[in-house]
Amino acid sequence: LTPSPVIPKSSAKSYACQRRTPLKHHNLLLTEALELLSENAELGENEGRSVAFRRAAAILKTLPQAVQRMEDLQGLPCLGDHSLRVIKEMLEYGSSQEVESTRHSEQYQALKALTGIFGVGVKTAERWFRGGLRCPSDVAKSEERLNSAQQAGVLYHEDLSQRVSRAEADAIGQIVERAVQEVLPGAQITLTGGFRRGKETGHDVDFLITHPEEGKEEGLMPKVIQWLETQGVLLYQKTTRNSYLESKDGPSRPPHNMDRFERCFSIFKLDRSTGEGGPLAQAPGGEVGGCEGRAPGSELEPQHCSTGWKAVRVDLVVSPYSQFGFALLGWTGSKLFERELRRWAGKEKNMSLSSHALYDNSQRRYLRASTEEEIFSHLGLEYIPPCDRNA
Ligand code: DCP
Ligand code: MG
Repeated sequence: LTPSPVIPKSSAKSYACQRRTPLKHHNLLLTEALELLSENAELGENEGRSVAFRRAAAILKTLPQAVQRMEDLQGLPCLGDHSLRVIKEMLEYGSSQEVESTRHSEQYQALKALTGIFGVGVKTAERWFRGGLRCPSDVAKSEERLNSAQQAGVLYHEDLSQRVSRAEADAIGQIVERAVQEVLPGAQITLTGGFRRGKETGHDVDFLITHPEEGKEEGLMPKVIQWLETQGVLLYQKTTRNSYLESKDGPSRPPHNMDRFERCFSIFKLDRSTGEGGPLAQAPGGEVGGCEGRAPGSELEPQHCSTGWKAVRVDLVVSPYSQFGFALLGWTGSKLFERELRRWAGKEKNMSLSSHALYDNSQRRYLRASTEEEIFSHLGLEYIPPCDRNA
């Protein structure tokens, strides 16, 4: 097949990390349809199918114009029979029966609503679905035992289901900056995740924290959390050793200093009027919003009283300076872009990439890098800036 003239050379590359994928593109109807099928497959724990649909959607995002005919797709990789069938139907009829019946199915809607609760994964959502639960308020009314993350998820669901704006992300950035400077002057924070890729809203706010003097970052997370807690900024937090490497497509050889790497899943209390966090702007111990005293778990009715403040999901990651480039690349996303980088590294370069390090399995050594540019270069890839990693 000869590539159609409208297809740019880079769109013919089969790994998302070889291509530029901007945020705004020309095929939203098609990509939303394919991503819905991807999401449905993920909710049904069919990972292979989910990734196939996501890759198909991603390739359409790289095209310089809207697809109008099937011939426009000639020469494009990543489009399997099933995706092509869906696209064809949409081009002909304006919609796809499979997509619409999935969109309206009780199972898809319920699993999406239930996994939309912070702390609830696919397995739990499925069990609850089989037990007759359909939405967060069913969960709140049920007798289900919830862990502390899920309790917070139900309690703050209304706020957490709203998108976080860039202005809110910046306001949270100021609070985190202040916390970090209080406990470790000279430490640096970087906004990562979707906001670093140029997104205007997100489901959470992601930060990476480091210090230019290697080792200084050790023990930083508990101190930051403690400071935030004394300021009344945190509605929920759980700190873990970063489990990034334990994901099944993580590299086979974790670096030995990975124990220092830490991640905190949290929920911030962001003041709506000032953009400041919680009672920070108030007198110490002051109360905002009139909702104090609602101990998480004491009464699991979803709360609607947070008029003075908004609950916002915030992820904090601490990285040693020597791993900063890898951490920055690993936490900027998108998820598909990350997955494709690791697949490229493994399949094409015999290397293992993580958010800590890059290991060359042929040379049996780690490849050092302090910037994202150097990592792309080690991988034999053209540098793709964050705004073009929206695969
Ligand atoms: N990440 C990853 N694999 C995971 C978790 C995270 O590769 N299992 C990386 C890629 C993500 C980034 O971390 O882009 C942040 O995770 P989010 O879930 O917050 O994703 P985004 O920030 O991209 O999306 P949103 O804007 O919805 O927050
Ligand atoms: Mg995010």
